[in-house]
Amino acid sequence: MDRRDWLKLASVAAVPMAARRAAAQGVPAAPFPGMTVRMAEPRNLEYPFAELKAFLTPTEQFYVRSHFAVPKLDPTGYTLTVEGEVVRPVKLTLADLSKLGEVTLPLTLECAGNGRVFLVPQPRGLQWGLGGVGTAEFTGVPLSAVLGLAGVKPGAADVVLVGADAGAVAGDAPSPGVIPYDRGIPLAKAMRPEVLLATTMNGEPLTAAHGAPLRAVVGGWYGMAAVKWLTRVVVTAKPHAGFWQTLDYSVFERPNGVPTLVPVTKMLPKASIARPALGDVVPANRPATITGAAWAGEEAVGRVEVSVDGGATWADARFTTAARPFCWRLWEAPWMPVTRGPARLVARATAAGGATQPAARDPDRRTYLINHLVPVEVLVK
Ligand SMILES: Nc1nc2c(c(=O)[nH]1)N[C@H]1C(S)=C(S)[C@@H](COP(=O)(O)O)O[C@H]1N2
Ligand SMILES: [Mo]
Repeated sequence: MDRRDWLKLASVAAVPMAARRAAAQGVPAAPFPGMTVRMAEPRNLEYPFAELKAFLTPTEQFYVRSHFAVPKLDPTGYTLTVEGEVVRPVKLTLADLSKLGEVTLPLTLECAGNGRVFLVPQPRGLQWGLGGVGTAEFTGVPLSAVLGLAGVKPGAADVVLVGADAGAVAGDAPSPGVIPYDRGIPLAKAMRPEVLLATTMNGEPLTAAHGAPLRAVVGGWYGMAAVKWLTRVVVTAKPHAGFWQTLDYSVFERPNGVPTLVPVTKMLPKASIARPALGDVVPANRPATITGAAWAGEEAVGRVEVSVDGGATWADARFTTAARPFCWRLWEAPWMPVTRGPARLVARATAAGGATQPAARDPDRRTYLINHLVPVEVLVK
């Protein structure tokens, strides 16, 4: 679909009102068929999870989470600096980067606030339903190669990824004025092969919304570490305590019973039902299929179970795509709906190591890490 087709499409009623309003405000035109606008500006878009069909999410439907306006970056004059606790600080162009050797990996990204709309009482923050998640193939150089070039000094703790976007965050815990989007990851994770500095998504150059010309992707971790519009890599002597992993994107843990804020990191196991969707009418006495996806962050998905009675009894689902590291797996389960009336469908993923989804919400998680069991209510008729 070219820009002209998109503009044509933008004029028809199929495009949500908020999207048309955003287009009218001069937001760069790019197609996002069927997506829900969670915020018009900066534009935040949710994937229509009920449309899940394939392992890879089309880029035009891949959820967008941006805290600030898309920064204007010229790919020709673009450089990435590697600085801080390194032996040789370096400045790299995109051509320099690609010479370090590119790899292609499919990775699942989930926003740490995905599913927030299911929290009771409703907290502040973007009200994601099921679709703050997607899987794409990313091509880029391993962050380890870039760090190798600069030479990390002994004793370094974190690698801070800094984006070119910036703004002031309001609220109860405001930012100290205008700050960039940044995120630190421990050196051990930064050196792993599933951490890439990517220029390509699903075989095409990154789009502006997804971080062009260069973004990080951190396999197995929630999306907040996948810094878009990456311009600086800063190696630090101490663990980074930036805004985006202390006041934001942090949860409480209780070592020795003492509540302690820790940054959000690994994705937790989660299975989501794509179809039937919440509120669907399902014909009685006709074989149905429940379909969805499940992921478990750095671990493999060991098992997906489905319940059609609100969690009283469970049956194993069948995987319909292969296991790939750091990626979701699609699954399906047969269902013969007999009893007319409301039915509560629940899916539950268990990671290979045995960790599974909790039945109840843990308030220590604040408004993140939302993987407690949420039934999908449908009507059998
Ligand atoms: N520079 C920058 N990087 C960012 C963000 C941002 O606001 N600015 N949002 C983060 C969050 S919270 C998520 S979930 C992912 C979303 O990536 P996507 O928009 O490509 O889906 O980007 C991350 N990287
Ligand atoms: Mo996110």
